[in-house]
Amino acid sequence: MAVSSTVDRSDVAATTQRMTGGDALAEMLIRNGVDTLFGLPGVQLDGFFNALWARQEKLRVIHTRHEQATAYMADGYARVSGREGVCVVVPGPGLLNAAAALSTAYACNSPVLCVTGQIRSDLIDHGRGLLHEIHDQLGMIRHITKSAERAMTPGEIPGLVSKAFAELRSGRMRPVEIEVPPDTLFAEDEIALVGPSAERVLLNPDASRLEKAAQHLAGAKNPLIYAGGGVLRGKAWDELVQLAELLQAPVVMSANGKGAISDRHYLAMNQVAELELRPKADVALVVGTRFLDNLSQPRPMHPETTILRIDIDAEEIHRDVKPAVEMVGDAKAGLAALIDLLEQMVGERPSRKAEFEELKRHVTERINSVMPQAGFGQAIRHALPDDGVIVGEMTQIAYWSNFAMPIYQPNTYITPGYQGTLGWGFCTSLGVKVGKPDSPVVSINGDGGFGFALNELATMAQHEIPAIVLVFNDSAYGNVKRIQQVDMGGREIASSLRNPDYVKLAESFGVVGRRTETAEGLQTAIEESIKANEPTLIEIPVGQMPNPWTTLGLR
Ligand SMILES: Cc1ncc(C[n+]2csc(CCOP(=O)(O)OP(=O)(O)O)c2C)c(N)n1
Ligand SMILES: [Mg+2]
Repeated sequence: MAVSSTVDRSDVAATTQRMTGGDALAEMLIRNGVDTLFGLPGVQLDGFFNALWARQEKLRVIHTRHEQATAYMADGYARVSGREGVCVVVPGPGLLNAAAALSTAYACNSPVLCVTGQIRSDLIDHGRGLLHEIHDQLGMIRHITKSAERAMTPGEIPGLVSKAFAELRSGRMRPVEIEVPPDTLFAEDEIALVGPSAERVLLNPDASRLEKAAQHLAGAKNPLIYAGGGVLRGKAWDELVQLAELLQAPVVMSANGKGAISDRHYLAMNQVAELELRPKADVALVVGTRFLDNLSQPRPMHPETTILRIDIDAEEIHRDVKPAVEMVGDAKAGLAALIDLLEQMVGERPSRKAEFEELKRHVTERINSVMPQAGFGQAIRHALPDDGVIVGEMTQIAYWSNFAMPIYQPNTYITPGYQGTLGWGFCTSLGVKVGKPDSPVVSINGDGGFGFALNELATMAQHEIPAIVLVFNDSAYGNVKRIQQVDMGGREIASSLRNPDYVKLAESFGVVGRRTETAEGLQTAIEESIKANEPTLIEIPVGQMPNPWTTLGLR
């Protein structure tokens, strides 16, 4: 197959050149700033991988052992790099394998582009049973993406890619799928490439609503701010701190919003402190969060509390409760506008530092009494520098971390959001490390969740990705087992696990294996692993742990 290598990236004007569909696809990704993608090849993608082969200098391809990892890695990459994450999978089973990851990216508003193969263009949806055929692939994937479109000719590919990036860079960020049949990837034509899609343009909330919200905030005695993942996705952390200081308003962060304001700040609050702050709040400013409680119920606010909301999604903003003021727009634009207005309206307020530091002190004491979770959690935190990234999972230490782990910088605590996707953590942490190679990355896994993806130890070794993978081994789907014991009258079923020797397992893949049983041992092992900077697995054998939510009155 002849591969065109005549396209120059510096030439971003629309020029017509003869090339294959695969070339056009690769060139359009490069023009949109993509230099790394996560993929797993197959016959329907040969025309594309052929084009990638010719562009290895410009576009790094990281291949995995299962499609779930391509999309999880793209998600992790996107969350820390501030760029789009791109994965490439074959149609049918390949895309279905990636679907749990795409649904997680959807839940977490992560800009992931999934490039998918198709069957031959003339037989799509004929039901003949071609390799990897599924009926209405676009319709299937549209349920868990922001948009999904197909190009049927090489000439349609530049427009397809441009539109995909325009979606990824506007409104609420969510994954986007594009697909191209194999004959289209191989077909040659005179193709007009186009320049990159525009960077995000901030959407300003309506001025009169901002004015109204500012008046509520200026008159509030006990303003409270709720910040979610939207503050991080919208890069609005500086404005958040400025507004919070101006109002002397504490900021409660959701698990997805952790890092929006440093936990070292006296105004940074977790979900346990929220229980004490909520009843006293006269005005609550809710920014970029679904605003649900720990049971995914509408947060039970005091009826007298005036609720003001900023959200990029006009549907989200009044899903459960109608706020007094709805401000649809970017968090950054909304917060900046409120600062401008409030600087005129409120003078210097007396600092509430002492009051809030006292609250934080006793809350921290309570959450640190949840053992052994707090001991291990603190060991991880102490071993990591402020820019180190912690990737949680559905496991005991991560449940504790979701509300209790101190986080000091934006985008350094990564969660699977409301999907609660077991198997997400290890793969995602590999993408995080690729996206932020100069910071240590620690992935917190249980033995159950890690088992979903342990084949990716091969990816970690082959692509030399020096993440640090913790496996807390209680020989159980521990959370399930505890529920069966405590709430189901001891009817234990399908929750015990017989596991491999994790140290030997890691070593057999060419990954460093360590084992430690104590919090002190874990801190030392992480510190040594950061110094060594090698792909590393640390097994921590543990026993059953207490329920952190009931212990703290969160559920
Ligand atoms: C994809 C998926 N399948 C099943 C579950 C249900 N689930 C939630 S927690 C859990 C057990 C997790 O076990 P492990 O990873 O070992 O963590 P532990 O609770 O033992 O710390 C299961 C099966 C899930 N969250 N996601
Ligand atoms: Mg377990």
